[in-house]
Amino acid sequence: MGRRGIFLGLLLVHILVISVADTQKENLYIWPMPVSVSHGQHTLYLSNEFELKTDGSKYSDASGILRDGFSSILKIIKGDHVIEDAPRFGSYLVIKGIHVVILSPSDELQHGVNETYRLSVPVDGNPIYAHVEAQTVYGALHALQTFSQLCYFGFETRVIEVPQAPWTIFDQPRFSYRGLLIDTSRHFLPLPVIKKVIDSMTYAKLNVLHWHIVDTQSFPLEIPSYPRLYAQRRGIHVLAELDVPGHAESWGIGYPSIWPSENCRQPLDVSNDFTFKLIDAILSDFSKVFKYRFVHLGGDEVDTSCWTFTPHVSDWLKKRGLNESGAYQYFVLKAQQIALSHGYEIINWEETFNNFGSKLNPKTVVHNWLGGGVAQKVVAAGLRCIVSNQDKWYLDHLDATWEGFYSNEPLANITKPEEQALVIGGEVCTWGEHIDGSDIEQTIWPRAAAAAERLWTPYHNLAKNSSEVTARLANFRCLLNQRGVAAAPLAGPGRVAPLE
Ligand code: CP6
Repeated sequence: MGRRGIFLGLLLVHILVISVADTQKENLYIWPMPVSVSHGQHTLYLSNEFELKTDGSKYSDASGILRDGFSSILKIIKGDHVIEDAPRFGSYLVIKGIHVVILSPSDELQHGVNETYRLSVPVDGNPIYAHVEAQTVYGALHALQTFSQLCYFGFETRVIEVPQAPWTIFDQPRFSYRGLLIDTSRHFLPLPVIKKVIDSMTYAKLNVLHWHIVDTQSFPLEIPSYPRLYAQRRGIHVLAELDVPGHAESWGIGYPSIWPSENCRQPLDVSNDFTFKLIDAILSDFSKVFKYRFVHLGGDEVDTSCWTFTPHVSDWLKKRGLNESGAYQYFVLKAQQIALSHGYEIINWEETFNNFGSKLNPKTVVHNWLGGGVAQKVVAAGLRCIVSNQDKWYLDHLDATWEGFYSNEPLANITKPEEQALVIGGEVCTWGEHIDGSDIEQTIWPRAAAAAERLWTPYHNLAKNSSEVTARLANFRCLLNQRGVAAAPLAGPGRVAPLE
């Protein structure tokens, strides 16, 4: 190649770089997509003294939730880049800070808390401030997350840039329950890993960590030693699960009398008062630590056969005139009463509804996981529902694709508005049989983000064909990587060839 060839080659590279940069600026790279977005064509530059201003707020931030949220987004915006002291331009627009006005004084985090926000980034003002208005501090945290996605490190200017200003964004979630399940029974998850999962959830505006704490394999629960407020500070509800009467074999390691017998270790002994005394004690401790309105009482995959094979349990059943299925119902309803007495509403896996739906307490939320469209039946019966169907939203199924996660519609075949309102949301599940702290991040991300948009963004804004969002999701996945989250490539989980 002669000199001219090298020159043309360099020119071509230059044109390619410019066109990639231009495409980036032409498109909206926000995930999940807000309710409404409008923008312009100016670039703003973040001041090195970029600050949080809160005057006019009714919220005092005594707990520091907003200050924490602000400093963590500043940290992720800056990443590891070396930022110059000031933009080296003749004329530029500097954005001095973000002014956050919160209308509610309370920082109570409860199901259905108002998560609405307005975010604007104007190009005028002296100095220029971004502006956030939110009913609650949790809406304001979402606004800060969205703002962080408008920021890019300028490799030429060496400062943080906000292209495409002015911005005007209005946003609120489609569903109030946007969950992610983790399972600490099958494999140990170190506390720093759980905290990192919580932080990464906030990037995608997921808001419920469903903690499947104990199961057959282990009982890693020592409640008072867990930090109480970390997830609340991030706007994440913690839904604790106590799965009974199945999936509970490990309880009997410490208290063998709640096993029907040595040979029959689960379901827990329905005939033993101590079983319910223990459930009561655990839920009493839960109620001091887990302040979410709901507790999850499991109730899935209960094989009751050994209740009839175990003489003292079978005698008890006979005395009460119960068959196995009646005893299963008795157990679940009794556990529900205990939870109610501690001030909780209840979530149960769908088998409880499939077996004795009309008997469930009206405060029950039925958690779908099998296929078969149970949500339709649940809401027709007037109960609330959470959707997690295993063929679409199980993250530990590595053959489930992100397109499948994106296209799973919680309101499929539910048309009446009053029934639609009973579907409070959905949840993606990371069951822990084959996953631990070493690979949980790439198992969750980026596929959980596809579900997060389905649960956040209004139906009419969702892509009808997932290929329309591939580039934007790939961008969000890069953002996770930049923030230290080991999100897999889009061609990762879900694209794994089956073992021969
Ligand atoms: N553990 C518990 C599990 C599962 C359930 N409950 C489960 C079952 C089947 C599949 C995936 C997960 N591992 N406690 C069912 C809700 Cl495919």
